[in-house]
Amino acid sequence: MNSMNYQYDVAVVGAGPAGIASACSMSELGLRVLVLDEQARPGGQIYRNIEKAPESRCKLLGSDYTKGACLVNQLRSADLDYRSEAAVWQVEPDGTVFFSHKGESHCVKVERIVVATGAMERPVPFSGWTLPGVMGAGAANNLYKDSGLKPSGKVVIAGSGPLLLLEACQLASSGVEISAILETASAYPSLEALAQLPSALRRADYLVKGVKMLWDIKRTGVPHLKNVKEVRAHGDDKLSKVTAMQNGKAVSFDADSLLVHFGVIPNTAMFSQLGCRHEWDNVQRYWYPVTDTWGRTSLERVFAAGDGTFVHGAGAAELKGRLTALEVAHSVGKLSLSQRDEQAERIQKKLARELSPRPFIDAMFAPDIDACAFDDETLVCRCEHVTVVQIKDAVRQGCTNPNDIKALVRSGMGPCQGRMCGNAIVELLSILTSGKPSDAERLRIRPPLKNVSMQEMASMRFEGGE
Ligand SMILES: Cc1cc2nc3c(=O)[nH]c(=O)nc-3n(C[C@H](O)[C@@H](O)[C@H](O)COP(=O)(O)OP(=O)(O)OC[C@H]3O[C@@H](n4cnc5c(N)ncnc54)[C@H](O)[C@@H]3O)c2cc1C
Repeated sequence: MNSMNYQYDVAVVGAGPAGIASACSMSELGLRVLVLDEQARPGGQIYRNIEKAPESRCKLLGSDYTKGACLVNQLRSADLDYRSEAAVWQVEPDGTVFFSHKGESHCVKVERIVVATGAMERPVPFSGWTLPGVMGAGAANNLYKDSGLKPSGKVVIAGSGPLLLLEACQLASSGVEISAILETASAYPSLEALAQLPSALRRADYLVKGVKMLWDIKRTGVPHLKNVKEVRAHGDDKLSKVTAMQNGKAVSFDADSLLVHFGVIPNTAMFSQLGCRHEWDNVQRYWYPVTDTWGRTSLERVFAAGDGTFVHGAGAAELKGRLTALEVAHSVGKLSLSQRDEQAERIQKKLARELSPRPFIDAMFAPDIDACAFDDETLVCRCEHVTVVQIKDAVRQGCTNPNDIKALVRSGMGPCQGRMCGNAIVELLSILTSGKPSDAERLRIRPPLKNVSMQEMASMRFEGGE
């Protein structure tokens, strides 16, 4: 195969910190780069809408948000082809990429693919989670970044993780009435977390940021309950109340909005559809695609970068993107091994420093299986309306993995292709069968990854190629 036959050497899927850094570096190294992202503007989750957000919004979101403008400017001025509103719905190991752009489907063939599709909030089914008024805290944050929308009425925030605290601080300073913060993490660091503290001190600024967020929340006077379990949402046709248990005592809050957050997990849909090898992480309890330190996956032409490989935050995502770029350039003969290693040295040092607090953060906010309460009627698969009791029945009938359950009750067969229920089914299975998630077969993901009409497919445009 000769790359001269192709219009692009490499396609990067995702224009978040990882995708942008990787694309700009590859373009500087002389590769012809196509960047595809389904969002209207570049920036990914953290720097979402940075180009259009008004000053007042930027002020509230702070420098962790506004510093993204520099990265986005790099993308805009780089010598590459960036297409927004381009949703990639199928990728093949041979380098064929199918995407939908402004109502038209396109097919392009490239030498290398960099998947930088980032992370998503961990979907956790619990009693009442489908009621209007219940949504992800990160999703609420996205609404604010995109259009300045804020939840109205009485707001309860529940779950755990740094993003939960960040969202609570930002909402409080924007004048939202928060009734309570129900944190499912314990008030004190676990022994596992304390063991990781010395390494975390290399990035003491992160720890200081965390303590400052806790202090800011305390100053608001909002009840901040720790060690909360069994969160439930109640209401007839919309949310009216949130209940939970704290240290064996029932607590209850009237609520118009419940913002939940149970951490962030890699968005593995594209890696799964491609057939990349995955492993299960027992601390963060998620599947992640196996990569080496250069972002090489188990497939020769497919590379990965950013939080989609393992959740390490935006700073690490950008550095991982730059390392992947060097390896891609080396793999197509644009850099020798020694040039790659020389250019990587500084980035690797920065990345090691950036990663130093992660084991502490991961242990502090390790997911807790008792955080939420569910009943037999709780919906697990929202697309196909599959409830907990249906999953239990399937297991009783002998299903031992998510694909058998899918064949029997259709969970994971809807338009989201198991994005919302995949992890939850793995957790349910491990409860019901006392098995280890790492032993279970993973849910198979089928194209299209995004909704695409038959008409669009039929009028597919083939770009460049042999
Ligand atoms: C909802 C949410 C909000 C977050 N907010 C913050 C925050 O405020 N502060 C913070 O520090 N961290 C935040 N994070 C964590 C965050 O993900 C960062 O660590 C960082 O953005 C990761 O960078 P990335 O480049 O790996 O991925 P991302 O920034 O997630 O970028 C991935 C990009 O891939 C695109 N994409 C995905 N699938 C496709 C597809 N099939 N076709 C085309 N494009 C696709 C997405 O549109 C996205 O732009 C948030 C995470 C989530 C899930």
